[in-house]
Amino acid sequence: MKIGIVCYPTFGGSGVVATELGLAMSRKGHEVHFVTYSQPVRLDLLSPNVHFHEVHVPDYALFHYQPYELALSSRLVNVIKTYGIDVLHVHYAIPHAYAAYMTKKMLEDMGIKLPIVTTLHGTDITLVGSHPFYKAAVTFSINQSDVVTTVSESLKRDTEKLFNIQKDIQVIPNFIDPKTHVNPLKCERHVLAEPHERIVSHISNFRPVKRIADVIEVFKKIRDRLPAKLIMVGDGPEKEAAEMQVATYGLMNDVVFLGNSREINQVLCYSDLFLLPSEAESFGLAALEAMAFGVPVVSSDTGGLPELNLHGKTGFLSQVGDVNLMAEQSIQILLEDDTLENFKKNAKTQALRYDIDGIMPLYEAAYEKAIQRVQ
Ligand code: GMT
Repeated sequence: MKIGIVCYPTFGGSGVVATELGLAMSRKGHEVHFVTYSQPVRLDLLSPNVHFHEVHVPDYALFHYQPYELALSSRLVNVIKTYGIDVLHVHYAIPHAYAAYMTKKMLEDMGIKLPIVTTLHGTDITLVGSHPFYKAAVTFSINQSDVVTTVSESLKRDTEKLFNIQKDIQVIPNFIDPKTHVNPLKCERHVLAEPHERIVSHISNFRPVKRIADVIEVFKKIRDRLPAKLIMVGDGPEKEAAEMQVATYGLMNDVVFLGNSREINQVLCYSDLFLLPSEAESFGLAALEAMAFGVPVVSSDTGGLPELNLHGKTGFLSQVGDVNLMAEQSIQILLEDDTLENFKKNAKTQALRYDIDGIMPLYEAAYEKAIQRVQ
């Protein structure tokens, strides 16, 4: 199949899912074309089956806002015509599903049928998409897609609750690749912690929805009880406040901010616990990636997290903002070697249920279904 993929190229989960899926499809022999405004962070271009088409939005004095959807849909029309793309898979509704619909209409005028698969990832529905300023366009473009998928049952329920959806929504969860989510040859634990210290980690885009202050608060309570280090990976608007909070608590020697990293396996290979106290989380890909390395998760009980993080087995869940309980749960996991080993084993077993080899055929079937629907 020739597959077009539209996604955000940044460190966000939706871009990671789109890129990893496209790369896996290309390894299976499909020809994959990424169309976005810069090269996706996890995209490895050294493969004859992978193409990247950059979308340029020329600036003009009159533009207060750059017309990205227009540039994207024009680029898509050209790529789809030139390469004979069979199906277009757009990740994140805003503005990708809308641009896909415009592309479909333009191609229809040229006698070309374009099947569209839209994958909803979370904030495009829960935080941004349902805002009255966007809602009509988001509802319309979801309903115009030939196949719609969400990354969790919870996001499917939210989509059906928040929008007037006329389509069946298929749940296809996010995934990991057990062949790449493996400990690196050198796992340099000693660089960041002493042998007797536990290592806690957090990876995100440091947006308010991630409740970064709760991560620090929980860690402070852990640190009051046992020797531990906190590794913070990622960058975003809440990072500076987090650094100040760490300084206020006098934890500068115990918390390391690494910034954005392409090498999360270097952090996850020695992590003993992953904290994800988010306000909302349609799936929690960062938690799944941690679990793939056998790292237990203490998270909030929100969105798709309870589908992934099994309470009392792979980690613990608690109400959003309940930092006291999160700290107690973390300490329970970290204090005893046997308990920690047990949770680590369960986390790994649970992560393997999300093996890409089981998930990719679901997307291939979704592509086939979309192709049939436009015939
Ligand atoms: O979490 C974010 O802010 C980034 C966002 C994205 O679009 O990249 O993540 C969403 O999609 C991920 C991949 O499907 C999910 O794992 C995240 O849970 C989801 N984030 C939220 O729902 C807040």
